[in-house]
Amino acid sequence: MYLEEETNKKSEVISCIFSLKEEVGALAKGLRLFEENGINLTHIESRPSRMDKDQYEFFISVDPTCSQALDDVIEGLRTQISGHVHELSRNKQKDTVPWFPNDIQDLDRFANQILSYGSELDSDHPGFTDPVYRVRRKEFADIAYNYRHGQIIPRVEYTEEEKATWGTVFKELKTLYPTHACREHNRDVSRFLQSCTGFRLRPVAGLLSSRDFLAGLAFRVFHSTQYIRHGSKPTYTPEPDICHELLGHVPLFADSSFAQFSQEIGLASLGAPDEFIEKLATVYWFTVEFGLCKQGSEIKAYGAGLLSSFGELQYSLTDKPKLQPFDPDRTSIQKYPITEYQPVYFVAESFEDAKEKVRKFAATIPRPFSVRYNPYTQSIEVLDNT
Ligand code: HBI
Ligand code: NLE
Ligand code: FE
Repeated sequence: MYLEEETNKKSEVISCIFSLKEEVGALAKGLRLFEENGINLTHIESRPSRMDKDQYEFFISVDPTCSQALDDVIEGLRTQISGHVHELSRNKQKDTVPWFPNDIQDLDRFANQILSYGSELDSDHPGFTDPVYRVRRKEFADIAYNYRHGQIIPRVEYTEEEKATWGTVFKELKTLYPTHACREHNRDVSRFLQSCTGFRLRPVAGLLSSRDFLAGLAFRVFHSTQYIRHGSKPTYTPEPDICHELLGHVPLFADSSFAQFSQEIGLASLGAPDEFIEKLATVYWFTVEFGLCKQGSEIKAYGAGLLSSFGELQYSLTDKPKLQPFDPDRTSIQKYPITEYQPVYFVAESFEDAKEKVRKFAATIPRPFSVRYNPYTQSIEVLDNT
């Protein structure tokens, strides 16, 4: 059984999720505790547990005036109904700080929060009318949905067609940049990465929200897709795929200074207000994803979205796009398309300069507490500033 409590400031209710082993009368016993403590339930809903198939989760909302009494119920649920209550998150201050993962295991909660493209492809996706591709994407999505922290990433045998797509992307890219990542599957890359910088991969079914994606970085976890783009369009795909993750991102995560930089961005995002997350994600987009930098008298690409698209990589260094100097204050408010080549790129003075400027920008986060990652316990330590 585990228990979790979140406050929802907007609607002024307190909600809580608890799960029970399937056992006759367990729910009745649980509900009796609410009754005994005089708590008025405003909502109750049940669903099979995502964490454990033999359990059911109950989502309840209570009147906010019942906050104190709820403490007693939680205590009761813990001591009387199940020996092992694991409290996932508990916001005692009841303030406006958005929920964020405290423990590396909490990342398991992101699996079902894919924004788009998961296994249900939008109609402009080149794989949309290809039933074989859609079935395949469902398989990849299921791996990601069922993955839990600490498990070995399931090994995937790629089909001949998929290998051909990888081959095209890899071959084309190889002619555009000299050296890069290996051909191994995710699992092996993850192990290799961990030996370099402690960064690990975990499978994800598609695009995560900026908040969830950035939170993973705080734990040196890189959410990585495992499926491959549709073979009919190897030049460019709007969504992240295995080519993008392995060829675009992984080489940089293997670099210790870049790894540290990425983690700092992740830590800055935890519990940050939505407006700040949006700006941070935009800066991330124009650096880590689509950054250009000066190198000697030339301009080079360091953004993973460029390094994984042999169409956009070439386009980015022509005179077609507009280039502007990288400046986080301005860059953070630039609008951008996500399904076509970027009309605007920001050029950093150097790769180091980009990292330094983003790091300074991340440090400006308005937050009444600071956070620190404890690598021994793999959890976030929150230091109250007030
Ligand atoms: N989700 N799965 C996944 N992979 C990404 O690379 C990714 C994401 N969500 C958002 C994102 N990247 C960024 O571009 C920023 O919005 C943080
Ligand atoms: N457009 C990139 C590619 O084709 O590899 C993927 C970008 C993911 C944000
Ligand atoms: Fe990416």
